[in-house]
Amino acid sequence: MNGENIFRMTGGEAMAEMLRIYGAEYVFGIAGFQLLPFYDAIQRAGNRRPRHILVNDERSGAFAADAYARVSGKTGFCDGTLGPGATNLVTGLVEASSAGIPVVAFIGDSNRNHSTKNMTQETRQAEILSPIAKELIRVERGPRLPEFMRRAFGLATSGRPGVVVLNIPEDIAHGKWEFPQDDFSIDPSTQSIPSRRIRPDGPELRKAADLLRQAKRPLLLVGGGVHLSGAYAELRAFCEALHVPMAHTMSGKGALPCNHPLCLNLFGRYDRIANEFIKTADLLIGLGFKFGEIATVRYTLIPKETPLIHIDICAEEIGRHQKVAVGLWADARTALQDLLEEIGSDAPRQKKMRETLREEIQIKKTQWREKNLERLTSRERPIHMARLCHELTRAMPTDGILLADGGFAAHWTALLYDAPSAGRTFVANRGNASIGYGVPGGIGAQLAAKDAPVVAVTGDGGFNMSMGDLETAIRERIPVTYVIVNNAAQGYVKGLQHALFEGRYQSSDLKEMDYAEIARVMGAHGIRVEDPEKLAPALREALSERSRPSVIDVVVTRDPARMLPGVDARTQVQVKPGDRPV
Ligand SMILES: Cc1ncc(C[n+]2csc(CCOP(=O)(O)OP(=O)(O)O)c2C)c(N)n1
Ligand SMILES: [Mg+2]
Repeated sequence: MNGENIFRMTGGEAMAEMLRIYGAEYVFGIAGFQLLPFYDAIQRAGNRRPRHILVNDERSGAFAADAYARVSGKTGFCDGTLGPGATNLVTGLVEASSAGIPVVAFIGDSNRNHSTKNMTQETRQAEILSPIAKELIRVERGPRLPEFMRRAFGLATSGRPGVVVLNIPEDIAHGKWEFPQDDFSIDPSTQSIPSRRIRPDGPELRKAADLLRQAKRPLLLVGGGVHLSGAYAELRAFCEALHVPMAHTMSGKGALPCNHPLCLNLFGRYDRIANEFIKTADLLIGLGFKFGEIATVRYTLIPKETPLIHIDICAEEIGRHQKVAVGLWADARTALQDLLEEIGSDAPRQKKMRETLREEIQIKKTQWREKNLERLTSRERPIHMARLCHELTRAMPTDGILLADGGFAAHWTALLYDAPSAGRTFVANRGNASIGYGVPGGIGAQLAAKDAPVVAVTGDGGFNMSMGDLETAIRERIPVTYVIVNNAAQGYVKGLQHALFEGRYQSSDLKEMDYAEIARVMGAHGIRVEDPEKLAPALREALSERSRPSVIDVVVTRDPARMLPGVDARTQVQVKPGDRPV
């Protein structure tokens, strides 16, 4: 072989080089022996592209990679060592997998000269992680590392994005190999999502356009697929050209700014006005939406007789458990473009026909606001969750991103917080809804958002789970603002025990803690808020702190009768009058 065209390096160095070429900014993880040559290569490259960020739990590393990917639209990276490092990744990777987020995870495996001989930490990690991943690639040949890395980038960002795991034995990472120089290349289309787009089938598209032509009360039901496709401008153009309103799932929030006249906000388990419009619609269009439990109120909300168009990048999701009149297998952006084009010159007629629908929406929105103003501006103590959401809306600049953890934080903010602009301005881990996403998610989102502020709202239970990674945010000087919804409880559990088990609270109370004090001792900026009037100045103060994280510890209601944001279909209990913010 011609020596000039050959690189000789370790497997770990080849991994770092491929990430550099790909343009990876961050890798989140914890080392062990197996991947140390990879860490060393990053160190010797000056910790630039990629920068390695040490976390305090590999699960946090996967969550941070997931949130980074959501906000940047690029692949997130994380790593874990043999055995416990790899298995700790599971929960974080399940989130990315279920939500369609491009994440590539590197796991070190045992040295193949000794594997299966009870090596320390050795685990059947490939079998454990395989069901989570789009593909788990076992790297058995050192010189194939560039090829496998390219494959991982492609798989993670194509079709429905997702998780790829590279399982790298110790002897591959530490061994020196020869690589043809031109093998260090990547496909630029895989540097962000979606790597490729598909268009809907012509005859099906015409059927969909025919249904729309006749519909007086159509309604778009938008899920997280709109974010994955980056279909914001096309969605707005479609809604405005045809006067088609839209409502969103928790994951779809931010598809349009929440105050857009055609945005009916959240639908599903909790809603403002959207569920009523679903029931009276004469055509429903599901767009990048999985028809899951919460959004469909345990499969009861979507009327069976209403014609349904389902647009999804994943053909297998179409008609999974609901009858569709037309299924369009397509990227959300191209589907909206093509559908609008197919409607063509009929658009102005449709728009005019639906003028009264638009007016009706305005009236209902105004009525909702009037009815809820008291809660949104409530002065009660402990602080009302609606007031907190309202203050978050008021404090957030148009480029601000709100991230919500799996407990009440996500449900209340999805319902009552107003995303100021279209985009990933609201991030919630609804793929798997684990608690403990808030702290690491805030790190990943803030790194991706760069100068735009990120506010991560988390319950005290969720914060307790990931508190170790506040140290990460402090060490890395990440200026994220954490808002802790402090109800001294695993509130969602306590609220359900109140509604269903006559207040027999088992394992749902937490110790009352002052998280602001804890944050200050750790080195973050800490503010405790007990007076709702102090929320606005606290948020202002935190958002202007740009050299370290801030923790705002908000003392919210402790009354389990008032914890749920609304009626929960599982309980079939009508929360007492006055308890319901909608
Ligand atoms: C890892 C994990 N364990 C358990 C649950 C079930 N769960 C959902 S909400 C919740 C309570 C969370 O308490 P906290 O974070 O304080 O939020 P709150 O509901 O009190 O606002 C629990 C345990 C979960 N979603 N994820
Ligand atoms: Mg709580």
